[in-house]
Amino acid sequence: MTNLDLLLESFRRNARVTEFLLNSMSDEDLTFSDGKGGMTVAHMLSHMGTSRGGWLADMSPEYAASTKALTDGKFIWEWQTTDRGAIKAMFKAGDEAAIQAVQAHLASGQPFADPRNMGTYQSNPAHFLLQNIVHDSHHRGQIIALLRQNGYSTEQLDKLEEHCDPTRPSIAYLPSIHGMNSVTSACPHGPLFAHPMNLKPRDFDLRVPSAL
Ligand code: NI
Repeated sequence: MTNLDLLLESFRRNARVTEFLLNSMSDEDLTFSDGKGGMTVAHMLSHMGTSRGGWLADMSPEYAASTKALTDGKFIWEWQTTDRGAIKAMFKAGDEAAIQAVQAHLASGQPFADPRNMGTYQSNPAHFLLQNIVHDSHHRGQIIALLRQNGYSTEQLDKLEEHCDPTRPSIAYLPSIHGMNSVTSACPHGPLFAHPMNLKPRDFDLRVPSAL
């Protein structure tokens, strides 16, 4: 497997979904937490942004420089901010560094360094991009849960989910990418139906039907 195009495109769509989510939230939303010691929304976004440079610092240190330069001298994994401009800058620098590092290691045939014996994508450096998509998705889900816990309505959550669909033209810029029919459907759960994840417990029935 050597053609990176689809993975790179998926990685960039993933970035646009995160940016859409960040742009959709108010400054107050960024302060939400679970009240039990978990990360705030802003801390979680900071952590997502630094995860690129954090791993690159071990795996391919020369590509971590652009993200480390944004931390004001802090250890990159400890960096966090409530400044959404700074969060966006960290994502942008991290995404570019990740792409460049993966392309360089694929071109040279050198695997990523693995100084802590963590199994850093030894089968293919491109899996680092996949891992970031998975990691971002995990934390976006946690952010949605925090928004719900802190008062977002079902309608607000459905709207967010609808517009976070990575195949929507607003996220994917389909006309220029595919040069074909750009009409795409939103998530099949919305906007007509509330997504099961967003419903209050009383809104749906978890009992096993007696017929089964
Ligand atoms: Ni994480």
